[in-house]
Amino acid sequence: MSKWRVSLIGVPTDIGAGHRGASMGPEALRVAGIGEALRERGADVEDRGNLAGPYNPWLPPSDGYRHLDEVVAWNAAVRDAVAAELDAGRLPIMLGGDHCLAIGSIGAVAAHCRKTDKKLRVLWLDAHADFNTCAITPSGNVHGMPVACLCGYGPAPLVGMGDRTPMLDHECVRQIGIRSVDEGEKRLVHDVGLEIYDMRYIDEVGMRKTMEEALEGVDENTHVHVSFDVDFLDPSIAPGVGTTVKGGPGYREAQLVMEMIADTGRMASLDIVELNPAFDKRNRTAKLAVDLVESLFGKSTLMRQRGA
Ligand code: HAR
Ligand code: MN
Ligand code: MN
Ligand code: MN
Repeated sequence: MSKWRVSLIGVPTDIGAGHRGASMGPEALRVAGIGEALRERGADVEDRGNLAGPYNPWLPPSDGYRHLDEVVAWNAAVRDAVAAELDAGRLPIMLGGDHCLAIGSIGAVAAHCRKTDKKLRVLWLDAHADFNTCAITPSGNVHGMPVACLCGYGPAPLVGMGDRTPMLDHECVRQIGIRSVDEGEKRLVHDVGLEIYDMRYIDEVGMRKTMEEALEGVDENTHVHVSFDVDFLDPSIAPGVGTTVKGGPGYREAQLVMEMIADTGRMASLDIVELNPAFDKRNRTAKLAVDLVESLFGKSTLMRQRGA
């Protein structure tokens, strides 16, 4: 039997984003060969196709949110799809899609962990903290809010999507690569006590030490969920996102992150989000994302096996 039983779930939405185009992300990842790459790694891969949801009406914020009803509808579909895959013992991979979809995916993962008595560690790889609320958001875009919603700060229809509110305890979260946090958002993450390894911290202590800390406490009973926002990466290597922020991890640093996660052997679900082919060059960001996902599934660039 394969080491991994993976289900690819396309989530073609840009409903929570400030630019159109992340809705093309799932197909770009397929064209870049994500399915083949995972099979090459020895995974049993089922591509479930794309989830369906409402069109993007492209409206300004209403009561602090853009497209709240549509965001709820997309996330209900994501939540149910992820719950079904986890119940079937499979490892769901979200092919996003903007980052608002993490409300549904992580909501389902957290509920599954409670049901099966697992500890949860969420690794949030991102340039952004995604911890805005309607009161502090500069944009009303819900892709800037999923971590807050999961932790219980947000509108009732989103914070109430899971088996309980909050869906996620903030203690489960480690954010890595952060370098763009809005003013009000900064105060809120401090008040809540969110664990953030920002780029300055990574520059000062190094990525290896950062990841050792972020993975501390992960054991054989831990479900590791990786929420990989492609804008985590430095824009010089990953131009295909709507919200580039300079000063992110380069190729080797990003590989190390993925390799160290792979070494735990505990990754049990994954979001790949914010890939926007409308901003990409010859699908290179999608190809890079696939390359990094291969490392998440144990394709080390090292010439030796760890521990050998
Ligand atoms: N912080 C800004 C906002 O809330 C921009 C958020 C951009 N978010 C993403 N996902 N691209 O991380 O509007
Ligand atoms: Mn994000
Ligand atoms: Mn981001
Ligand atoms: Mn606390």
